[in-house]
Amino acid sequence: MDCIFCKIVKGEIPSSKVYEDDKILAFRDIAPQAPVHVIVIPKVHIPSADAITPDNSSVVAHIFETIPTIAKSCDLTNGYRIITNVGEDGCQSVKHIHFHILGGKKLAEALG
Ligand code: DGP
Repeated sequence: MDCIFCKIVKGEIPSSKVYEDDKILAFRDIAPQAPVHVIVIPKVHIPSADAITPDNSSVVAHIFETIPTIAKSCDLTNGYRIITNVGEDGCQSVKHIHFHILGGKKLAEALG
């Protein structure tokens, strides 16, 4: 499968890693939209949040259990935003579920 994030998981594309364990990986976004912009992904390929099922949701729970650790390691002590884009209207460009962690400044309120 030609998935950029699967290639990052396999080490075929380099990334600036901020966290890794056996199930998930977090790395700096290549085109940061805030002073801190980290992408968190499961190592297993799930196309988007629209494909979360009871069979694969435990890794998504693990991501959310780990985000506070990742945020602390990035010095996001004053808050941050978590975003996941889904599909065409959600402007999802990489079809491997991922969660953007954005922070390091006061973010704009507008979401849409
Ligand atoms: P989205 O639009 O939600 O699908 O966001 C995909 C993000 O992935 C986008 O902010 C840019 C980032 N990205 C795409 N390709 C790469 C890559 O090869 N390396 C890194 N570090 N980030 C990437």
